[in-house]
Amino acid sequence: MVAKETATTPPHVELGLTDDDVRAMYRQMLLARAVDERMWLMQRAGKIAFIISGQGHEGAQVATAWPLRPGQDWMAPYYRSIASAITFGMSAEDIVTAHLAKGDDVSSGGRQMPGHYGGAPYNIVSLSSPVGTQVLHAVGIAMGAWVRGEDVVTLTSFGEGTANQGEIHEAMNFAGVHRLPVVFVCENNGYAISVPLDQQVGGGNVAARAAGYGMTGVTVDGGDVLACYRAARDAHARARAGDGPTLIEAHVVRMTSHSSDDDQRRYRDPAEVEALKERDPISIFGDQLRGWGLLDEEVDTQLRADVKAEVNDASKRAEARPDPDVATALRHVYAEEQHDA
Ligand SMILES: Cc1ncc(C[n+]2csc(CCOP(=O)(O)OP(=O)(O)O)c2C)c(N)n1
Ligand SMILES: [Mg+2]
Repeated sequence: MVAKETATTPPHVELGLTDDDVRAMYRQMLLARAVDERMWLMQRAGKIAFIISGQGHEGAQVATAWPLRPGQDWMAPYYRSIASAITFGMSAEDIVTAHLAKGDDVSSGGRQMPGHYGGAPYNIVSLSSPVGTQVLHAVGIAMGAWVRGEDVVTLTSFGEGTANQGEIHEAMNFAGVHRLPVVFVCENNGYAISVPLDQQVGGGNVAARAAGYGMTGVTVDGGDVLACYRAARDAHARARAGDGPTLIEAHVVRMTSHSSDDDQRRYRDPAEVEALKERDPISIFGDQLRGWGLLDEEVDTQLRADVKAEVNDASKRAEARPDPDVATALRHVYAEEQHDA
């Protein structure tokens, strides 16, 4: 009897997720994709200087950010993390505002380059341009929380090319030695700009390195939202239980060029790019939801229309925001002088 009940329990319910949870996850993926696509248009229209896209990474990002507790946990994301940041509390408008470098942008007041979103109100560290520095920041945040005895889990994400930077090994080893509550998410899309996996990752397997850092390593298919969620939920629980960090390697696809300054037709076969559509996490998860009876054409159409309206509003409001005041150009660059008598 028990075996029969288990066999008929929908997979998300087995993981403790409700029907509404998985529909909300799907909506976050749609929203991240729609914001991303809109910003490409804005970039091509000359409104945004530069865009770097998370298309193809949304499933892994929404799922791994899902267990985080807003206002309590921390995130140190990277430049492809639009879906992670949205899942952890940033709005579509925040993301577009940051890309437009508006004066009241929550990330940096228009001081960062596009794609460097974050924000103190969200516990999301604004990222740095040198790849991988956020991984050190994440370990530092975790160390600080541990010293203060706070229940905080920090998630950081990065690409497989970045996984080979020296400071990544130092950060992970330190986290392993001190059993720090960090979830490391390597989003392996097979490329570091134009350089394919076999020319950048010795052995081709990032998660396997976890054993050398004294932590748990997990490999997941980034197109399988529930598998990513399970890995992240377990990693979060392990971190909270004092059982140390986890390295999750999610195999994802990069559906666009590296950035708006790149043209992947120079180094990727058109057939390879065409085949990526089969691995689009939004289509895969949408099909799964339909299979579980949680989505039909009507609901899908409605969700997509809602998301489009949200992105229209977000971009209109973001564009209407003021540019930074020139008089504040040096703010945060030098200590501001005190003129006390
Ligand atoms: C220290 C450093 N070296 C090089 C660069 C230039 N750079 C920017 S993104 C990138 C590729 C990173 O690839 P990966 O880590 O696989 O992430 P992906 O972009 O594929 O998601 C490189 C080399 C940089 N920003 N910082
Ligand atoms: Mg990569």
